[in-house]
Amino acid sequence: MVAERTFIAIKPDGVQRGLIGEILGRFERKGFKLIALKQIIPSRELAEKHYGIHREKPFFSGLVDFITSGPVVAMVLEGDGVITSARTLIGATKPLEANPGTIRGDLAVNIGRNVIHGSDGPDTSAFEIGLWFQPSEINNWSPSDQIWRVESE
Ligand code: DAT
Ligand code: MG
Repeated sequence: MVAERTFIAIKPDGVQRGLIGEILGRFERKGFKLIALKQIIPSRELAEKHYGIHREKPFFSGLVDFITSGPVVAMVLEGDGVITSARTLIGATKPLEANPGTIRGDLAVNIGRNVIHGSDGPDTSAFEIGLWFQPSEINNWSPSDQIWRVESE
């Protein structure tokens, strides 16, 4: 059985502000397994598919302009409960309402520049991983300290 996976992207503001290491470090320290990572300037087509659910929203074209404006750091993380946990680490969509300690709570102030994306459920994560990554770009590997990562219960 494939373990739970989620798609995470550091948006262009996070890259431009030099926050890649800070953000990657939070997921790494948490203990999730990184199984894919790349920097990509998304095409408009990719961005419009990724945010397709928001197509009718007034902020849609600005959102697509922003996400295609420069490099994004896209990744796939794997682990039990990773989808919900990553959303918790990311914090609320509106950074001013995001709790301190979360990525958006600590690192952002503006909803249109909220530094990071994370899948919001299993269907979305499967769709987004398939949209952003080829299967060959995803690495199946076992951390050498796996014994320390698994649940004891
Ligand atoms: P999230 O990224 O937390 O899943 P979402 O899916 O509701 O939030 O929206 C996707 C992105 O669109 C969000 O990260 C920032 C932008 N966005 C959402 N609501 C917005 C608004 N009212 N004005 C401007 N941008 C908005
Ligand atoms: Mg969303």
